[in-house]
Amino acid sequence: MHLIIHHWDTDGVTSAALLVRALNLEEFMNLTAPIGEFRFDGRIWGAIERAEKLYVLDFNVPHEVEKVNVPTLFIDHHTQPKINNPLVEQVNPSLEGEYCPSNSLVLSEHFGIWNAWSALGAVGDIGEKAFEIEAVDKLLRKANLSRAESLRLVELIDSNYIAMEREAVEEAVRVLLENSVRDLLEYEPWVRKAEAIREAIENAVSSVEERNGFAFVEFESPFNIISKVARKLVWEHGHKGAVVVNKNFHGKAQVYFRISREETERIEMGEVIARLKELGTNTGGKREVLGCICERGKIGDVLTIINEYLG
Ligand SMILES: [Mn+2]
Repeated sequence: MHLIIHHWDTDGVTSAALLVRALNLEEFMNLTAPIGEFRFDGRIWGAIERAEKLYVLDFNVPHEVEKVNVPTLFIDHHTQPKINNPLVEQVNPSLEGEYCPSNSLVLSEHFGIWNAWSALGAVGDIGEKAFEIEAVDKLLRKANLSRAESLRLVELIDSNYIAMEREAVEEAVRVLLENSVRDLLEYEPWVRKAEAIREAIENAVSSVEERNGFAFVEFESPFNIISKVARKLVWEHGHKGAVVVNKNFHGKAQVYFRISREETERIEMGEVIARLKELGTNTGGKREVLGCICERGKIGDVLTIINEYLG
């Protein structure tokens, strides 16, 4: 059995479909990881045991790939170490210091297969910046897809992982293989999912309270929309920053804190991240954002710390 493990986003899904076409695979199995977790779980390891050939696409898990015991083709574009496992062929332009915006483009280059999926992977990973890439622009024209339609297709394909539906992500590869990209624009299960996600984002944004230039939003949703809500509040609504809380994300709490470029002069995000980690939360981020997952009972402690930095 040929087994494909791919990232859950549009770049991962299009890469899997491209691989199936490139190799003309009649029978294959494709799996994605538990959404949000960069690891192989028991379900994936079980499938690897039965696989004669493994493909890992756009999924940055070098530590897992080092452990596999079947011939593997590992195609990626993320920065990662060279794999030592002799069973693994690693294709990744970043090993030579080359930047590549999407895995779909790496895979297309490797196999010489170019179509709308190659372009959609790039639109998925870097958004409108992908339209500046000549190859992407050309492929979209050839497929008779406008820029707006390509962004919409990404929204539809990504709706599966934003809704945290692992099996729907996996099914998406078959859906791509069995439908033209134009028909996907009307693919009912995705259209409905994307609509529900849009509504959840708008509901959250509309419940905003403002204090001292900062936006505060609390909501409950099974959708992983917290970063999109914060981005909207800061980038589109012009707040100095946003504190967003999803009080019930599959039984846990999610807290997201984003600040504007100017506020990074005043707020040392690295320090906030370190203090939240001390609380025993799972927190990460960079200069402008932090994301935190914690027990629901810890929301108060997390917000107390963030509040200290708002001035
Ligand atoms: Mn990617």
